[in-house]
Amino acid sequence: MPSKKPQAPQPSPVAGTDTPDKANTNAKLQSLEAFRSDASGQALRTNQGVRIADNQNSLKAGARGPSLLEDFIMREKITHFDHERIPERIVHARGCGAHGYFQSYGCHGELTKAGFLQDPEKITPVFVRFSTVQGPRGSGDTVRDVRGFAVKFYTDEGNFDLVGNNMPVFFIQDAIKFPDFVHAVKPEPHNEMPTGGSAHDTFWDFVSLVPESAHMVMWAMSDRAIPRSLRMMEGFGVHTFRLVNAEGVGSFVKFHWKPRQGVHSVLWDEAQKLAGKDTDYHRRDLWEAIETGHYPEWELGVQIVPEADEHKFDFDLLDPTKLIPEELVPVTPLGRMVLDRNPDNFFAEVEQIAFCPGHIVPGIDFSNDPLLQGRLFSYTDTQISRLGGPNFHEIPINRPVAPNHSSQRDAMHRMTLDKGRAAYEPNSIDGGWPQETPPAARDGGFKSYGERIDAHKIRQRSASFGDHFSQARLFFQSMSPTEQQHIIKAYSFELGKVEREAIRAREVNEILANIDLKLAAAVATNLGLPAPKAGTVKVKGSKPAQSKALSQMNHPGAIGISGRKVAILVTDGVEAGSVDKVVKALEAKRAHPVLLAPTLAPVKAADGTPLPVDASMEGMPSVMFDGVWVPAGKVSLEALEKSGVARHFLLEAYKHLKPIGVSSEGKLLLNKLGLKEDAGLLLGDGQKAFDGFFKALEGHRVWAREAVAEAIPA
Ligand code: HDD
Repeated sequence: MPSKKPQAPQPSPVAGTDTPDKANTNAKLQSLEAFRSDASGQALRTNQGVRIADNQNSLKAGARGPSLLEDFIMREKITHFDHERIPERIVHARGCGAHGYFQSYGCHGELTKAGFLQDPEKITPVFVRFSTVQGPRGSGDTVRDVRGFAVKFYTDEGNFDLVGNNMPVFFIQDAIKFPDFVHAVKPEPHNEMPTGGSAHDTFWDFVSLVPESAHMVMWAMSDRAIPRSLRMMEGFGVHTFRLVNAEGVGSFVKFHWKPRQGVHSVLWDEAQKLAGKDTDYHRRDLWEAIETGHYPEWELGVQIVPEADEHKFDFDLLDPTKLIPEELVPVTPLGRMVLDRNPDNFFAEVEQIAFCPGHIVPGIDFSNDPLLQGRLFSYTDTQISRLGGPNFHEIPINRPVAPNHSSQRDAMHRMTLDKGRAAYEPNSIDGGWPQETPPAARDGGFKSYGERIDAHKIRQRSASFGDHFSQARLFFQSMSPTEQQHIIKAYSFELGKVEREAIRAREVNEILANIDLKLAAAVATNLGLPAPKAGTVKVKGSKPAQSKALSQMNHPGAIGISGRKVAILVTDGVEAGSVDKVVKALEAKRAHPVLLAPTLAPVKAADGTPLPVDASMEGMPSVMFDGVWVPAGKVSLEALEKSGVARHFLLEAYKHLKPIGVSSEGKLLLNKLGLKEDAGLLLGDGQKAFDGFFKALEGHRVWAREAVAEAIPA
C-alpha cells in the first residue's frame, strides 16, 4: 500500500466564486490570465507568427555544407536564447515565491485608512518572495543567512510592498553603509568564495569594526538563520512605519508576521548536509506544501506606539538595530495571509517581481529611519538595470489591480498603448484627464504625513542610536540553554573559518565581551584565545532583561504535526498491517508519510503482497525528514539491522534529535545501534507509542537528547 498525499483542504476564497468581495482578487487573476500562454494544441511558430516545418535542422548549403545566414528561424531562436538571462538581484538573488491572499480580521479604521484593512470580507491578493541574502541565484537553500520575506499586496488602492526579513533588526543604521556591508558579506572579490555564507574574513572584519551590527549578528548566529522551512519563519517589517487614519492621526508601528506553523529550525549539521543532499530543500518544501493543500498561513500584526510615546523607550524607534520587546508593546493582530497557489512560471513571476519599500498606499507612511529612507530610493533604481528600464511596473506580476494612468510615456519595453494627445497635466486637449484626486477619508489621493521638521542639514548619527550592546544581550539572555549553546557553536564555527587571528580576537574582545562574558569566554575557548575579563564599554542593559517572544521554543505553532514529513523504513518481510496503521495515523493528523526502502522496487510484505514505495533510503536521506518510523516485521527488521544505509539513516536521525518510533519487535535493532529509549525514541505498536511519537514531533526535536547525541559520529 503506497503512502498517500494528504487531502487538499477546501478551495481558498481566491479560487472560489462565493466570497462577497472578490473584485480585487479576480482582477489580479484576470490580469495575469491575459498574459498566460498555453501552447497545448498549438503549432510551433516563430516570434512573427510563421509556422515552423523543421525545428531539428538548420538551413545548410547541402547536407554536409556550411549553414546559411538567411536561416531566420535559427537566428531568431539562438538570438533569443543568447539573451535569456537578466542580472540577478544584487542581494537576495536566491529565492522562491507563491501567490495567496490577505484578509483583515475586522475594521482597523481607528489605526489606518488603508482600504485592505477595513473590511473582513475583502480579499486582497498577495505574492510573497522568500530569499537568502548572500548567495547567488543557484546557491543552496539551507546556508546560515538572513531570509528575505517580501510581500506584495495588490490592494485596490495600489500596490503595498512589505519588504522585510525573518529577523526584526538589521546590521547597520544608515543606508549609506549598505554597499560596504554587502561588499563585506558577499563572496570575497579575489576568488568569489564562500558561496552562500558569512564564515569568512571580510564579513567578520566589517562586523567586528562596526559595533552597531552586534545585535543583528547575534540573530544571524542563532537558529533563526537556519530555518526548517520558509513556512516556519516569522517575518518582520524591521523599520518603524506609520499608520495614518482618516482623521490624519498617525501612530508608529512595527509589522510582524507570525506563522501558524510555528517557528522551527534545523540543526547546523543538518543544514550543511542538506546544502548538498537537497540544494532546493526550502523551495521544494514550500512548493510541495502548496501542491498538497498544506497552505501556509501567517498572522499579520503590529506593535502600535502612539506618537506621544515616541521617546518613552530606552532606544530610538528610528534605529533599525533595535526591536520593541513584546513585553513593552504587545503585537495587535490585524489579519491573516494564506499562500495557496504556486507560480506557473518561475522567471515570469518570481524572478521578475520587483519590490520596493516605497510602494505604499494611503493610510501607510514612513518614519525617518535613515536605513528605510535610503531603501526608498535603492529598490526602484536597481530594477532599472535588473529589469531593463523604468517600465517594470507593466510586467504582469508587478501590475497593480488599481488603474495606473499617468503622463509617463515611452522608454524601454513600453507595453501600454496610451491613447490621446496630451501627455502632460494640466491639459485641455484630452479633457484635462488624467486628473489629481484631492486627499479624502476614502478613495482620496495620497497625502504624505505632515510631520513638522525643524532642523539643520548635517551628516550626523543621533546620540540616541549609540547603545549597540543592550539588545544583543537581551537577545542572548532570552534564549533557552539549548539555543545559547547553538549560538556559541555558530560563532565558533564561523570565526574558526576566519584566517586572521586579529579579526577573531577583535570580535571576541570588543563585541562578544560587551554582550555577555560567558558567551565571549566559551567562544574564546573554542578559538584557542584567552577569555576576556571585561567588556570594552559600559553597557546599560535593556528593560526588560529577557523577552519570551525572542526564543523559538515559545513558538510551537497552532497546527500540530500537519505538514510534517515522516520516513517509514521498510524492506521485504515488513508487516503490511503495521505499515498501514502508521500511515493512517499520520494521515489522520495531516502529516506526510513517505515509504522508503533499499531500492525503488516494491517490497514484498510478510504476507506476500507487493508494497509500492516512494523512494530509496539513499535517494531521500534522513535530513529530509522530521521523524522516522520503523514498522513491525521480523525479517524486515533483521535486514535493516544489517544494512549500512538503514543504520546510518537511523543514527543520523537520532543525532539530529528527531523523533523515532520503532515497533516493539525492533528492540534488538536499537540495541545493535546502541540507542536507548527517550522522550522521542519510542518502542511500541499501539496508540501509546503513536501518541508519544506525535507529541515528540509537535515539539519538533528531542532537545533533552542533545548531550547524549553528541557522541554519535556525524
Ligand atoms: Fe534590501 C532586496 C530586505 C536593507 C537594497 N531587500 C531585498 C529583498 C528583501 C530585502 C527581502 C528581496 C526582495 C525580493 O524578493 O525581490 N533590505 C531588506 C531589509 C532591509 C534591507 C529587511 C533592512 C531593514 N536593502 C536594504 C538597504 C538597501 C537595500 C539599506 C540599500 C540602500 N535590497 C536592496 C536592493 C535589492 C534588495 C539592492 C536587491 C534586489 C532588489 O532590491 O529588488 O535594492
